[in-house]
Amino acid sequence: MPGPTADLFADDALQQPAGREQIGDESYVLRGYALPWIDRLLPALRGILAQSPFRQMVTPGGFTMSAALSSCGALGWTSAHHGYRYTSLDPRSQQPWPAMPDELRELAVLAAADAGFIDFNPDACLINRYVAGAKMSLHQDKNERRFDAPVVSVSLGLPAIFLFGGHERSDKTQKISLFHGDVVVWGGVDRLRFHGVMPIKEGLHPIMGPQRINLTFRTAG
Ligand code: MD6
Ligand code: FE
Repeated sequence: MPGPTADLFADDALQQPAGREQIGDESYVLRGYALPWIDRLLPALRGILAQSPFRQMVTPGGFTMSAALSSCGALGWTSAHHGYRYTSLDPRSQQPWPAMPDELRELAVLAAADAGFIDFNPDACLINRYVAGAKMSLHQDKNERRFDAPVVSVSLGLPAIFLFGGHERSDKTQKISLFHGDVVVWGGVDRLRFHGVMPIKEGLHPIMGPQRINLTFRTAG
């Protein structure tokens, strides 16, 4: 007769280890996954931003994005009147984007593997900075050349409400709270789902201050 402890060995307990929440067929939130990496991530981030500082981009429709953006890796993401695209040079400096530091790459590769995506080989890391009120409208990540690689997203600083929708802009969205150190991995059948970030609430994070920083790793080229 199964006793009360048998529940611990039920299939769903094994498939949903504490700290890993499934949010789609091939999408997961890994709670606090980046926390042990923070002391290595922050100096690496500072180095990147010294070379390629945050800047606010203008969409092809002429709107200034509220989140400020930088990138590292072989390819960086830019927006301008001609549209969105990946470039190997930072348009601001006309120099290559800062290299992707090993500690950032390793974190992304391990998180991807934990979510079932082995052999993730990111060549781009977008860095978004949100201050209070900044948001990201619903969008699909579709400027990458191919969609067989997942996206790995690392949240730092102030909390955010992440909107995770479907394949049509009008599909209902899940609201998922993301906190400092959380990592979201999605790919496969979920790779092109619409998603966004609600306006960030005012606050002061003990480590990151009055901001949220999000890193998204992709295979773009
Ligand atoms: C953000 N993230 O969390 C914005 N895209 O600040 C994204 O747009 C995103 O988190 C693709 C996959 C994961 C993400
Ligand atoms: Fe996105």
